Amino acid sequence: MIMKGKKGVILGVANNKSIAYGIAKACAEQGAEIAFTYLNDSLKKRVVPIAEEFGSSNFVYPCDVSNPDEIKALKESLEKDMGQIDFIVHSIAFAPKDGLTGRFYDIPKASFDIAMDVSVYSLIEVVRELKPIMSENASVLTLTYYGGAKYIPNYNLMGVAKAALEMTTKYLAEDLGKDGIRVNAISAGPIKTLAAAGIGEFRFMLKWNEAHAPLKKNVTTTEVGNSGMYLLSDLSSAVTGEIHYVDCGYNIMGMPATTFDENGKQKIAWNGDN
Ligand code: 0WD
Repeated sequence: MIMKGKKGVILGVANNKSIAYGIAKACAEQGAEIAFTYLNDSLKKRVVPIAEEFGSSNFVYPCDVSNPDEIKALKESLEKDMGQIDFIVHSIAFAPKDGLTGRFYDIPKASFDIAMDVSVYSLIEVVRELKPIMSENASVLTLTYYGGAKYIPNYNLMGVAKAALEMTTKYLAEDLGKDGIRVNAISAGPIKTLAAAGIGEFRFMLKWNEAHAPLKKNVTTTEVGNSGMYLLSDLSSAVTGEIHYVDCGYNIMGMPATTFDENGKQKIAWNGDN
């Protein structure tokens, strides 16, 4: 039981398809005690049964990260109910629709500000507010995507937010290292979740990744969950500031691999059909 005796909070479970759900499952299976947050009342209905599944019905709290008072209230509740915590999972992102469609240079400033606030600044704010109740050797994990490192069609504003999130991970890791706290990010391959539904042509992205990733498949929330559990556990005690790809190897590809047809002639593998 790798996580036995560890307590933590997971922000960003929307339903049982969420990446955060996969992380919660892996941590609970290894003995962790987990608190959950929900964004609003309609998501509360989904999160409460999930908390029950993991024996956490007494540890479910509201937290819209765009509201600083809710983050402060979360700290008070966690302190009262759990005392110290050993890990935080930040699995939250949001961009208004006009940041994920159309011409990149048309992105309105108001949408830019919302995406940066909810998807990036919230990591800094959550860590700062919860720091007084974080144990020595605590671990923080956030979720990013390859669209923050390279151009991905339609990812637009979220790509810029993920780039900022990845650097935030590194600067936080340096700053909190002196307190013994580690901060890492997982860059997950595409997974069909609620958040993913907002990205245009997502089904094509899934097909493309499956066809071109070295492992020739798409990653699952269980697989991201297992890697997340490792980064939250003491197994990764010397790992911080890392952007860890859990994407079936897709990110190493500079160009789609070529294949050979039945006559030994080289052809370019450009979609899921070949
Ligand atoms: O392909 C994917 N699904 C990938 C997702 C690949 C790589 C990374 N990610 C990232 C996402 O960008 C996000 O940071 O993983 C994280 C989790 O996303 P998810 O599991 O794919 O999506 P989902 O199950 O929808 O969880 C994200 C949740 C929100 O769900 P909705 O669908 O309601 O937007 O983030 C939460 C909310 O529960 N959220 C907030 N929580 C608190 N305060 C807020 C907010 N203001 N806004 C969104």
